[in-house]
Amino acid sequence: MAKLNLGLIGCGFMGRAHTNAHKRVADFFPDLECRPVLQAVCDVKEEAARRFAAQWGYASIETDWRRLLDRSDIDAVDICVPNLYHKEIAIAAAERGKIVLCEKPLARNSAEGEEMVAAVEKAGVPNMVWYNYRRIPAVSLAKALIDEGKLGRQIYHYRANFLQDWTISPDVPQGGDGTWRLDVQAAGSGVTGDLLAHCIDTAIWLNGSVNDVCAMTETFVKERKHAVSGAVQPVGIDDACAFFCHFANGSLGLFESTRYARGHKALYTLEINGTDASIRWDLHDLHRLEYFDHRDEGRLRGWRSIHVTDHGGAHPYMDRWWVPGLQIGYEHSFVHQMADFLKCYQSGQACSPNFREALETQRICDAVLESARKRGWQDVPR
Ligand code: SOE
Repeated sequence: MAKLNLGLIGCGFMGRAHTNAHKRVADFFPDLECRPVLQAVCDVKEEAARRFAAQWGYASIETDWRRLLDRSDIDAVDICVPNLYHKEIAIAAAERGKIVLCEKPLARNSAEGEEMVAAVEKAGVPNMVWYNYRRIPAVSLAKALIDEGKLGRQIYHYRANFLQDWTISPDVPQGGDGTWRLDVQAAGSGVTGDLLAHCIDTAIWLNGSVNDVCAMTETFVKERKHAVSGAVQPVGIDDACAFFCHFANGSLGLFESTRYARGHKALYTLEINGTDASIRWDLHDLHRLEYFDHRDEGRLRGWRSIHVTDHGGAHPYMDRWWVPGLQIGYEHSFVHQMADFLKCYQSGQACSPNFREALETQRICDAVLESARKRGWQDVPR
């Protein structure tokens, strides 16, 4: 089996999620021609890199991502550092001819994203952004049902929420390792770029492009201490955001995200209503797809709860795992994404979402923030 030598940059939560995928993918997708090899992990903190390498099995460490990119034994880099660094690393990697995998969102804003798209396209290197929720089997099944036209002649509504509650306390700092997402400099935006970006990526994949948006945002805690400097500074991110939109297919979208929904840790839900049928999915019950079909015989009509664990091609990806009825989880979505990437790579195809596709999400995020700032409708540039 050919090898794909990987260099991981950043060893936080996403570094672990991606590494788990790199380690497991060839075992569960043995038909792949190419196996990722954990060649090097890079982190500015040498001790953290060393610990991560020992725990997860990376062969070497680097503390400067430029040195990692200069290494001839690295084929692909996987960027798992705060959004602030995505652009610089991705462009430098593309210029050195490396394959570039990048954690979502693509960048802090679409201007940065455009430069990244230009760089990977100019270099002609394979690229992908980790919008992992597409590869949860129940969500992939929703995509198949929608593409087959099961929902009917027209889609009327698309609804999504992503709710959390981890930043309610004013004592949570901004900046630093675990809390850089609260620092606008590092993240670019708050829930819009972090959580709504997931909802938007899934939405445009399932339901097509968005024409325009009308949004509101709120920053509930106005000042926070910076985790590194200790200085109390204004908070520049959106703590909560809700928006309406028109999809190009004529349907109406309604999206909400917050880190202030007490009791919700990561509640991602979506619902789509078409002429004949509706679909509903909930991350907390991620192996189930709810389906209602008005064409069913009246006596039996109702919401079906499909346990998406079947084999024989009925349910995406599930043949690769255990036996029907046994579930998989969050981490498997990353394994599936890596398997799809490797499949595309070996056949010379782009793997979705690539940088260009992820730029569409970025443009919608920018339009959402601009709409909230202007307090009015905003077109999404194409
Ligand atoms: C934020 O808390 C976060 O970890 C996001 O950054 C991830 O992308 C999301 O999948 C879960 O929540």
